[in-house]
Amino acid sequence: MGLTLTEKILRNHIVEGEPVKGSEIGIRIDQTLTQDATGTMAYLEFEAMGVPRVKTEKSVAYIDHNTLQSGFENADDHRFIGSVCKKHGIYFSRPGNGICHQVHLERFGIPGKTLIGSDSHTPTGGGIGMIAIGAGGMDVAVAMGGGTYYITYPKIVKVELSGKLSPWVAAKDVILEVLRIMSVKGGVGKVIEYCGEGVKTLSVPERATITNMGAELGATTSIFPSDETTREFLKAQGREQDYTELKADDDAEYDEIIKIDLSELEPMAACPHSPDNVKKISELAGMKIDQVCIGSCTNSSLLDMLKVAYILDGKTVDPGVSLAIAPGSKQVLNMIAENGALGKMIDAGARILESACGPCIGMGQSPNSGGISLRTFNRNFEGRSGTKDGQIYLVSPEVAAVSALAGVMTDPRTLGDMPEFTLPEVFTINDNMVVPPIEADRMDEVEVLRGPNIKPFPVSEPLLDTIDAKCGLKVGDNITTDHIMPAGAKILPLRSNIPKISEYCFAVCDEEFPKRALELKRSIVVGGSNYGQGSSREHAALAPLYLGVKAVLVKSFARIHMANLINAGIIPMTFANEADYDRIDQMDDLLIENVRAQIESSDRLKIKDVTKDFEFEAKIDLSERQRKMLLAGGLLNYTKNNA
Ligand code: MIC
Ligand code: SF4
Repeated sequence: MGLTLTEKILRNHIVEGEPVKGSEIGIRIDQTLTQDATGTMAYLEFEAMGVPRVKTEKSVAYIDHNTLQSGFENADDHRFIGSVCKKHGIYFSRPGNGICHQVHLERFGIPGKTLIGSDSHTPTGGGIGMIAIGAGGMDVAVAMGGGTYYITYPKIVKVELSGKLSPWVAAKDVILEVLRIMSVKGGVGKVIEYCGEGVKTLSVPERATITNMGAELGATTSIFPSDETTREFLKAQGREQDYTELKADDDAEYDEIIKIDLSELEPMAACPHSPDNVKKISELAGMKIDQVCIGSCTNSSLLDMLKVAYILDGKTVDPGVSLAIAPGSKQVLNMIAENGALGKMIDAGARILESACGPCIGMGQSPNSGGISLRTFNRNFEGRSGTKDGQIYLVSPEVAAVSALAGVMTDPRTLGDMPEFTLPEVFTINDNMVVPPIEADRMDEVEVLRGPNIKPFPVSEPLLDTIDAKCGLKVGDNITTDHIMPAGAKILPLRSNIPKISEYCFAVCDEEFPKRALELKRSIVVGGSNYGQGSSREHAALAPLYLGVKAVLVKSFARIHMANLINAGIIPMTFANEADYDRIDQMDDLLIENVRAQIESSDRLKIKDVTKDFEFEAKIDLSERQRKMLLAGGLLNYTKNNA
């Protein structure tokens, strides 16, 4: 039996475990990336491990999230990251150079390699045939130190593409269709592999849009084959030597097959407040809009910008709409400046933003109260834009641009004929904003610069033998890490200060939670299904740890967040019988006895609801390694014990 592309790359990198679906494997990591909002913590953790130089083939630190410097905090973090990188062997992409995933795809990604990044959209690299996975900062720190990265050997979903996209239908519509079919939890434990004749019709940036937003499926990652199109892209980036042809065997077997005829797709939107709440633009057309934002790691490539400029050319943005555009990288911005596309955008009235995440993470450009905002981004979780009642629709750049002109949601197919948009044979290449590290024998010359906002991170105690704690918070289904640890311009500067950022933990659900949790000293959070979906931010585990959360009991978990909880030493438990969820109320007293022995020897934990006087069971679906990690009180303690 032949192998899928995913299996081929994974088998090339396995260092522990067997390639058996559902079991834990350890893989060797070739490349890592970090961004600044998770990076400070990741590099503090790396320093704590005491490894002098990174052991990966290439590690890159990007500054792209916290670029609004409304106080000293972000600038201090940037300086800290820059100095750590220089000392320890990491390439440093300076602010202004662009969004991590866009730049990594352009300049560093290599087909067939493994990449982990402290950002959930790291799967963008799957657009050129990498196994690129989002992870918590601590996992990235371990990988930088040469340590193994662990995942569940995934099920593999084949998405077979046929046909060709119709004019004005975009790659965004392909991933929105996959989200409509699979939902935001449909990808958990799976890798999405794109195959079929339709693949050839998609350029690398289009493939990257699709793999990027595969994060919203909850998937481990998504991947396209590496083919002639990949070779041409890498050649145009002056990196033809990085190309290898990679594809699945013809007789590869898949766990699930989804067929999509590209020619049948229409422009679509993910409606508030979930990326899988997908409707056709034809159903939404005519809805008045207040704002349009174009950019983010999903849709900020040169190709996207060329399409937008073409649509805006010679027109004016509707008086009722604010249009903001953030080209994804310095390369993209430079090229649209050179070829006149930027001028067309400016002429039409677009507000040009720096090449960074910006509005996607609530760093400015929050919409007006109740405002309807069309965004080419990947997440539309409630409150994420910075406006609590903002209504965010996720759309393609084509829909965004044409709607910005019309003032209402508009189907871009009304534009009529579409010219052919092609990528250049040669991109404008200038890596002058990537600072290489100092030579290993001179690392002592570099002083690491720490600002006053950088506080030590909390480390868990070894696991208690009895947990008697109240249910400090009860929440529902699909809780995102944006609920658990909100981002935005006000809170993001606190990413290197866990005590301070913890004051906002669960602010979207219950502003009183941090105070209550500290008063309770120990607590358990109870939640529904797909708990912790979205971002990779380990702050969504470190803040609860700081606030005394000992365990999280839910119907099901999202992958990265569950790993982050274990790394932090918080027990992730799922209801053995989901009906028990309804029997527990916030502030019930919960008792788990002999926790250590139960975790060592069983897949179940017996829990007593003392308030209501009933017993029930929770599942703990953990590998041996994860059990040991919990007993030790998290990954750092575990690593120290083993060293
Ligand atoms: C996001 O898109 O939610 C972020 C901000 O990029 C996060 C990382 C973070 O919270 O710093 C992610 O996707 O992992
Ligand atoms: Fe940045 Fe948004 Fe991409 Fe996250 S999803 S990396 S915030 S652009």
